[in-house]
Amino acid sequence: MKWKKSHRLFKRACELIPGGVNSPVRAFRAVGGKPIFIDRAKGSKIYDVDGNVYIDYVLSWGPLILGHAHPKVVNALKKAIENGTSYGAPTSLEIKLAELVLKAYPSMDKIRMVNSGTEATMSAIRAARGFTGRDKIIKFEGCYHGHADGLLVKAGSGATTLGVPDSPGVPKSYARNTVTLPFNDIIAIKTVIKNDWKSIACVIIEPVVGNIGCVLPKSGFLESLRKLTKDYGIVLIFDEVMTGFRVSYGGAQAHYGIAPDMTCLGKVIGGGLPVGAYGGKKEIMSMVSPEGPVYQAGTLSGNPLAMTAGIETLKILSKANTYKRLENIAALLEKGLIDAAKKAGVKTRFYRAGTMFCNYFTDTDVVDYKTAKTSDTVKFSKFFSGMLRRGVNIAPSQFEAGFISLAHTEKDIEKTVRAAYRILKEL
Ligand code: KE4
Repeated sequence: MKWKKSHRLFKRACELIPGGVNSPVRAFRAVGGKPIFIDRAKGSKIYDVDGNVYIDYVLSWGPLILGHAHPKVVNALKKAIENGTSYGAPTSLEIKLAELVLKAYPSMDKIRMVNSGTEATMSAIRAARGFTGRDKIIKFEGCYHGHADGLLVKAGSGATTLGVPDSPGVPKSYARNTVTLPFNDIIAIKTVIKNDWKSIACVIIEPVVGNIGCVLPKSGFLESLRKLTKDYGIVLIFDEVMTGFRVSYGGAQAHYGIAPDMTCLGKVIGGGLPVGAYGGKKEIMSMVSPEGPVYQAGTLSGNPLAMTAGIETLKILSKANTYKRLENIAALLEKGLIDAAKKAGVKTRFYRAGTMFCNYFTDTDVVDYKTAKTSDTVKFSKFFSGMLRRGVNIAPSQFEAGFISLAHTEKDIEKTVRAAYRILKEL
């Protein structure tokens, strides 16, 4: 693989943009080397500026569940753009996307479109605080809910990867209202809530944690959390920015049968364009401006292009057998990678929820932030580099999830597993 053009572009980018990237994890800091610059993408493949092609399991960190440049999405966007890009006024497209999402997430009565997952979670928390009149929030170690100040406390994703779970620039006063507990530890959360429920507005959780890799809830954990928060009038927010329409069409809440008070979405519902959303019970959402006093706004919220991409994506996802096909491909990859590691004699733990997954280089069951960190990141880096050289693009960090799309084929999986085995046996 030659990466001359990528390296030249990266050098120039570093003169203009912090770390040469517009989002930290893209800089390959966790795996060493320099990032590849992408020229285009189609289906399950991405093509870099040096003409190399890769099977893509990053899929823009989740949104491209149909695969890149799906013809129906591209054609719909081509038509939509002829009508302009944004009006700053309501359109019927926002109603259409809201209807599709609310039908798939019956726990929500109303929904507000925003432009990112960060906006969705920070706004949901503000609405929960406005609704309860309480200030504190509970989050879980390793969960990442975007980069709003009060949430960068033992955050996952880039914050974990960069080993700076508590970011500078966040005033102590903000962090003081954020309680961070271990994921899957119901005793810890019971203790905190019993002692301090009068000041706790909400619990925000990734029902499947996609920002320390892929960590599944222990059986009964989400159910206990639901009961506890209901008993104490605490708003339960499911951050399904990553799990939404990915763990199943109805997200993790449908998969595990839990109805949160609020849900945050993003990624898939924008079909690759910037969309986030938050919603919930009408008594909470009626607090949101202009219906209620909790202020939240956005210049490009609900813009017609992003709505169009989201609508087309969900229309295709809602077709019968879509998730059966996604499940078959994902299960094929899971089996292949587990067998390859076993054959190569490398200790790994593979976890998957629908079409999001993670392969940890550890011999410890991964159930939370602490156990995820037992993974051998040096081995992971070698695995990452070997896969990239063999034309397979996985997340450039052990603490990120991988994703499958409708465009991935059995042939892609075979090539991926063959490459993985070759690298694993050299580790
Ligand atoms: P954005 O603001 O990046 O759209 O969404 C923030 C967010 C919120 N909640 C969850 C569960 C998320 O996974 C994210 C963002 N995910 C990361 C990937 N781990 C985005 C990739 C990046 O930061 O570049």
